[in-house]
Amino acid sequence: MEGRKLNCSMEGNINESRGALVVLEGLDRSGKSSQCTRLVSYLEGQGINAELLRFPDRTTSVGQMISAYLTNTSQLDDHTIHLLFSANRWEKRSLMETKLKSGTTLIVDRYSYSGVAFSSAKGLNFEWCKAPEIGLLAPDLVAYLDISPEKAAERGGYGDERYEKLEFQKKVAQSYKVLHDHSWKVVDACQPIEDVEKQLQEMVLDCVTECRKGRPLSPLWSI
Ligand code: Z5A
Ligand code: MG
Repeated sequence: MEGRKLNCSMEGNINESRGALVVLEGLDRSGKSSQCTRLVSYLEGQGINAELLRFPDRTTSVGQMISAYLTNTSQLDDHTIHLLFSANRWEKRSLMETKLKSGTTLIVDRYSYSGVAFSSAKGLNFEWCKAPEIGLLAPDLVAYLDISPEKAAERGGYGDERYEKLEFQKKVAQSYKVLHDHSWKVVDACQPIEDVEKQLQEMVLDCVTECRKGRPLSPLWSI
């Protein structure tokens, strides 16, 4: 029922110009945050309204619970933290829709794919992990920054947060492989930072142009 309601409200938008929903995904240290910041500056320089969003958004009360878990200040059941990550996206969903419809392009640092990749890497059922994400906004572009776990670990080393361990990152990489589909754009994240940036700029500009023509918003993983 909820899925149908979301569909209807989105269909009203057919042929209306809007911003693009662009998601960057990849292993830890693949360069997502660096590239998201650069992309927003680039788009603004092109006269395109753009904003950066990141998940987890640690500023909300849900985000603070997530942050406490990631920094090992609190312990939570694997299912519980998975649902909190998802709730953290749901609490931004309507704001994201409003911004997109008002013409702002959103550059998003991690999204539902991180949620499924990390939780399923712990052994949670894959479909169970996807379920709470159903009905969030589907990205117009998913750019995957591709780097091996070993190469990523060489980049300044991992910190003290939960998940920042090579063995676990190898499992996350496997989960991303299962999630990956033909619509994702895979970028070699081992290239110099400026080369990655250039490739991303081109694909994001194409995507912004498409969305300006009025590509309708759609729900993620609808059933
Ligand atoms: N998580 C989850 O479990 N479920 C969820 O639903 C979500 C997340 C959304 C926190 O995420 C954790 O939450 C994360 C997943 C889990 N697990 N871990 N670990 P986070 O996004 O807050 O993590 P982060 O620490 O901010 O970001 P990151 O992923 O670790 O790094 P990154 O953003 O991909 O990379 P970066 O910060 O841009 O760059 C890393 C370093 O590499 C830096 O020194 C750069 O200067 C350097 N760099 C970047 N690009 C290059 C190139 N091309 N060449 C050389 N060096 C480079
Ligand atoms: Mg980051």
